[in-house]
Amino acid sequence: MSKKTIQLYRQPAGGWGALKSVAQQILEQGNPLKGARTLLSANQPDGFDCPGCAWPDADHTSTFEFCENGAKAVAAESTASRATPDLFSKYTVSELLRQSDHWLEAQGRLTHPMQYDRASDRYLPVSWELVFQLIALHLNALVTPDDAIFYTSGRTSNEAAFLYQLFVREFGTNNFPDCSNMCHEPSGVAMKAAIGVGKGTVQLSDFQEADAILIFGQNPGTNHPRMLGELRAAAKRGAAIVSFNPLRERGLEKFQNPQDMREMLSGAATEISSDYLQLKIGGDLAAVKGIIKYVLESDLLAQQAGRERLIDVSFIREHTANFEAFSADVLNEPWERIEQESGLQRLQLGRVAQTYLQAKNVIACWGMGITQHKQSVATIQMILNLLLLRGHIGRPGAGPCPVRGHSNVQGDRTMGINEKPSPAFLQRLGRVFQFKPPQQPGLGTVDAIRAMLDMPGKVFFAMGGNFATATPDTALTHRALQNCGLTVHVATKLNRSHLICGREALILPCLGRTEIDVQATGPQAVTVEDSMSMVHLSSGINPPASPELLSEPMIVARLAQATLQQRSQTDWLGLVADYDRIRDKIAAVFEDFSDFNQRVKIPGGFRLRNTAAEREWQTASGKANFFAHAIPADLPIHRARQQNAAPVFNLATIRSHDQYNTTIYGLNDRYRGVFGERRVLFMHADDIAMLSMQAGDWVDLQSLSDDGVERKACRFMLVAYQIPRGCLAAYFPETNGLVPLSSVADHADTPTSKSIPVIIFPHQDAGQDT
Ligand SMILES: Nc1nc2c(c(=O)[nH]1)N[C@H]1C(S)=C(S)[C@@H](COP(=O)(O)OP(=O)(O)OC[C@H]3O[C@@H](n4cnc5c(=O)[nH]c(N)nc54)[C@H](O)[C@@H]3O)O[C@H]1N2
Ligand SMILES: Nc1nc2c(c(=O)[nH]1)N[C@H]1C(S)=C(S)[C@@H](COP(=O)(O)OP(=O)(O)OC[C@H]3O[C@@H](n4cnc5c(=O)[nH]c(N)nc54)[C@H](O)[C@@H]3O)O[C@H]1N2
Ligand SMILES: [Mo]
Repeated sequence: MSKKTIQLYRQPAGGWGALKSVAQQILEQGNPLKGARTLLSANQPDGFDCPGCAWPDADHTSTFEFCENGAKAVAAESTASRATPDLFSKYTVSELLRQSDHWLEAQGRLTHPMQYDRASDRYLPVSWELVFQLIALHLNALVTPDDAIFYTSGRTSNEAAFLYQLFVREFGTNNFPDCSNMCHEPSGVAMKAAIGVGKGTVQLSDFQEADAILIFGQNPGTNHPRMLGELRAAAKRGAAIVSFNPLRERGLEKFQNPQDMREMLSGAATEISSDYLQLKIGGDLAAVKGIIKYVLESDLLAQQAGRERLIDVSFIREHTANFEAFSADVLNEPWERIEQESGLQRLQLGRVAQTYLQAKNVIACWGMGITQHKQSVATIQMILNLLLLRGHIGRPGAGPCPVRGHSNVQGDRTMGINEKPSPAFLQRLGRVFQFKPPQQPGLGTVDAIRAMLDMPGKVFFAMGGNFATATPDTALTHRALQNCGLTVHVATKLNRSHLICGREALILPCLGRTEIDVQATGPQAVTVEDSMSMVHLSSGINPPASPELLSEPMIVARLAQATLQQRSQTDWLGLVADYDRIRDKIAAVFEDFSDFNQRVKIPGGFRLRNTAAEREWQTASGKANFFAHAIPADLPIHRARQQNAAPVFNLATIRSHDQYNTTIYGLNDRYRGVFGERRVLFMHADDIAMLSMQAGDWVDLQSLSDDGVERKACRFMLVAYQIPRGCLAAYFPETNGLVPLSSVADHADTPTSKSIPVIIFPHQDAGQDT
């Protein structure tokens, strides 16, 4: 374990530090040659799709694109370590539960299906045959199919996801909680209502034509490192890059490209952001409204002076609805409120408005800093309003770009992993597979936890992910899972969710992306869809981590066969014998996938149609809609501040550089200067002094919520950081216990894990920081 230090990071992001980190990862995983070879096959035409993030790769063709955190994800999957039945015989589940997430991950790849034995409190090996019989027995004994819950995490391939949703719907429910419920759900909801599609409209090539790129609540240096390459090129061309982030993030400031030898050897780096606005947590809606107000006021002045209009009047007239009501609302918003709620000054917002007005083509990107708030849907619609004002949707170099997380989270949704499926989709699915899909909406993540809490005996099945750790209100979620009659996890690596067992519990080990998937007709490829709607093939290159592993499509097919038996018309085993057959069915259900097998075999794959990108607006009004939104004045943080005499802070839970969601690779957060410790709390130096504390002191956090439940997270070390006063940041998942299940985004149910009102106490055992 590395030594604990806090040290301001002065280097650019990327650079030698990134190269060194990759070399270290490859060495640590135990097989350097295999590690290096595997890495070179990531995102190659005949290789596998990187299981890291959903950022697209240039052409998905032959140049190797270096990515430190992609390398970590690849190395983690192709590790030489194995979590064999030996491990499970050595430790009881209670003992395993006492280990850290980092330790659980480090045990390596799961090798055998395992069944929980309550008497010995241990997982024991079990045959696949028995696994499917047992799950089928449980599912078929439920009073209604709606008593089963089927979670998905976003690494599942299109083929696996398609079969999975088909099986679950043939079984009879739409209960599909998904990691995207905690992630970009608000982006989908906001965009669908405003522009008629729930996906971003830009492609990678648009970044080469943009004059201004606005980045809201995203930390690409850590979470989408390949995006820095695109931003670097844009900055070098002279495009303006404006970042909105309460924290100073190194990757948004300076980048040294590890693939540019001249830059590496000379020590030079590229400045990324031309303007950096450290707004308050949750202040984006107010900030964007301020920018729009400046633009509209400038436009009025131009009009009065008889100069050329500053907004795109003909686009607004031809393509949009509700502009009058929207602009009246914005013009009525007092600057004082905008400044107070954004934490930014009118001058700063005016400066961004000028940048916006001078740019011919504007792209707006956003990440979790926008989506995980109560007002996230309204904030995203405000960003879309800004783009619509000058027609920045549906032409080259411009548009909205929600930057997705998991490598196939967008594809899973496209394939029908959705608790609220459209009637048209259900009809087509039913027609192609000759059954009657259930019509009533199912449960998303937060509602699924509630349902498991309210009624014991449910079946919880997870296709990947780490439900117990990724979800809010950790104690409640654990109780919810323990309430189940059966919990099942399909996984590559051991994690905490596997140890929070229902009455009965199973762990089912599966192949990872990097591995060769051989079925009856030979080796198979799967497909994924990236954040910009590009669909391409992915074929593993390594032998499976264990001969016992099944592919995710095979697990679904055998489960479906065991559960549905004669009730299903589908030839489950026939479909998995050759994944081309699954793709033919996908093509039969989704128009956009016609000739799927032919089109996806072209190197680089193909792009799915995006109607908004063609200015075809599939909204209720038939136009792109402007939405007026008030700046919220009654959020949990406002109420908590009114009701408490003690200083109340707004806490954002974020990712460190050495983690992939709940997977903890290491204890460093290099770009924020934190080494050897994850239990840190980033706070403004003046706030630390105001509390009569010092950097390095240990504190406990208590969140404040309308439901009155006391939620605490203990033992965090104060780190003085460049963050606005009154705002805090700490890593997830250590802080998930503070996020109330009852606090979710309006219209999207996403837990508000980026705005948690908290108060701070000195830690009871200060100094004992083991
Ligand atoms: N290496 C690595 N890559 C990943 C992941 C990972 O864990 N590790 N996770 C993947 C997944 S699933 C996802 S969804 C993405 C997540 O990628 P990001 O969206 O970058 O995720 P976060 O680190 O949660 O937070 C992003 C930023 O939001 C800022 N922020 C917090 N509150 C606010 C606010 O109110 N307003 C604004 N403007 N900014 C705010 C934080 O300071 C932080 O810089 O990355 C994906 N890629
Ligand atoms: N407080 C707070 N909570 C958050 C967030 C936050 O910012 N703050 N972010 C939220 C977001 S954006 C997301 S997306 C969710 C993530 O929630 P999840 O998707 O549930 O969590 P992950 O940590 O990505 O899941 C990791 C596990 O997936 C399994 N796995 C990895 N690869 C494969 C594979 O190929 N197949 C299968 N079957 N399993 C595999 C491994 O066992 C690994 O332990 O967390 C959310 N939770
Ligand atoms: Mo995510």
